[in-house]
Amino acid sequence: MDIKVVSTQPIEGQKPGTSGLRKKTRVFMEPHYLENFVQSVFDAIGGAGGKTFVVGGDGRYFNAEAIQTILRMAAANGAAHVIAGRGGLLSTPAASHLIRKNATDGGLILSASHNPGGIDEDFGLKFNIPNGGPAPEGVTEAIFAATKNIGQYRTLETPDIDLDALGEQKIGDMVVSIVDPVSDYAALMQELFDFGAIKDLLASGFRLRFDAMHAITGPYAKVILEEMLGAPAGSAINATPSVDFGGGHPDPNPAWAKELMAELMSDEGPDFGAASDGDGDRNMILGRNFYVSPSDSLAVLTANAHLAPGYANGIAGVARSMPTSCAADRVAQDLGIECFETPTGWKFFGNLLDAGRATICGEESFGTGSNHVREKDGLWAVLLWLNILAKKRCSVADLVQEHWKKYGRNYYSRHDYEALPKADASDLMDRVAGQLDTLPGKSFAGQVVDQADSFGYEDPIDGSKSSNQGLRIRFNNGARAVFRLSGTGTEGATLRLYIEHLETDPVRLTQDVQSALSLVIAAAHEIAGIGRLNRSGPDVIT
Ligand code: G16
Repeated sequence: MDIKVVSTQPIEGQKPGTSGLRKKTRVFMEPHYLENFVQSVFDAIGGAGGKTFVVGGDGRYFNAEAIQTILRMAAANGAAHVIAGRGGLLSTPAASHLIRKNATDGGLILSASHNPGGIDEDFGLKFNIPNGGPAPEGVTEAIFAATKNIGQYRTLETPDIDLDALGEQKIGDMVVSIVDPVSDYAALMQELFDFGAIKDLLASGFRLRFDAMHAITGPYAKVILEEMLGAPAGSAINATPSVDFGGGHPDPNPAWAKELMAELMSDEGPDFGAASDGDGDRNMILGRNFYVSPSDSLAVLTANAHLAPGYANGIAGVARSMPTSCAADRVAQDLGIECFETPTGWKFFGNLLDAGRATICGEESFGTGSNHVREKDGLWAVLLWLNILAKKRCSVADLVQEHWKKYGRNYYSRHDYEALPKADASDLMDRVAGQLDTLPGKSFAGQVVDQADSFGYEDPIDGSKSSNQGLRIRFNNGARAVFRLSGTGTEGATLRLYIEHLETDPVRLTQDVQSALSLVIAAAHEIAGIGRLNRSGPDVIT
């Protein structure tokens, strides 16, 4: 094996964000860019020697080329074995499952998630640790430190391997196993859910539509929903992954999943609709003429998970990211289980899941998942919803409205202002941060501030601390506004404003969301001076 040691220099800005390193594809394609980051990952984890990794991605532009580079570098760094998805494809939750199932030393997942793909769009790479979850901050900081000190990387001069050939091949001394990306994951889903009950539901005329958004979940949905559960062919749409996601934005929300929204928001629409994102970890749930907010979805799943065999003994606890609505908290209280509030980023759930303190986790950003893997999982959420509906035999709307009657409704919305000049976004955050101490007692749009702070988190398992995780303002009627800058964007800065208001009056549970939140929105605008951004409105409202 002829190892090539290549001299390189640190490249600025290789700091992993909310979920790994995300940059424009052309940036990743620049000389040494990918190689520097991969070598830094290996260096940060004490080397790759003798280790086994899972490697796969969402199939976006540059996925296959980047995998060949990673395989050569893994071999040159002494890795013993890499398990890769056929065609270089693995959904993020399926990769997490393979990391765990094979007791590996971690995985490299290539994805920029819900961001568009293509040579002029986005690419990403993240390292997941042996528990299957995204590297925690301690590890991402070590990776970033390594990127700042790198002087060389190791690779091989070998031809590409055939990523489409199932079975074993060798690169240097390293074994590469190419596996079917779907089968192990599908088997796991079959263990967790009552496939018989879901099959019966689908056979009874219940109609579903799943939009894979030209991304990774297409092959998974075809096998699980159509072949295993008997949904009619064509129930999964846009199911062939493409390198640029059909030119679209693979983000399962009402703004980007327009085709699915149009079909469901109609009296003749299917009974159930769902979509997933670029790498298969997000989900959006719809009923006929009914949108389920991700925060409500978390609460409904927490309340009803026991209806699925995998959770029949109940759940230990629920965790949500801070900006996610507090709907799940009241379910947890009712069930007498623990409820955790973490910073944004799935990596913060890892310790709670490992310790058995949380069983189900969720975020407002269309992510829900459980202790079956260590990533959020789009198809898992779809199957848990179907399992619950199969047992309850009611509509999505009825299920959620009954939930609101019992627990109250957390009206909730997120307003995103995208691609802002970085200085404008940080000025706004500074403006809010500068007022935190003096806000309590003051009134905005007729609402009095009760508490205001910058969210910090101390992990209850390992005591690690994370500060500056969003600015929270609570009003004395229980309403809340949160300001945060996104950690996943690749252009300028994205401001996220999260607004929430709890309504318990049974006759006020079905108002228009933006109207129900209008006073909190007005107060947030007044406090932060959002008008100074010179935008006519948010770019995306979810
Ligand atoms: C990632 C993280 C999520 C986070 C989301 C949005 O999701 O895994 O935990 O909620 O980004 O983060 P931000 O608000 O910082 O942009 P994904 O699906 O992009 O991997």
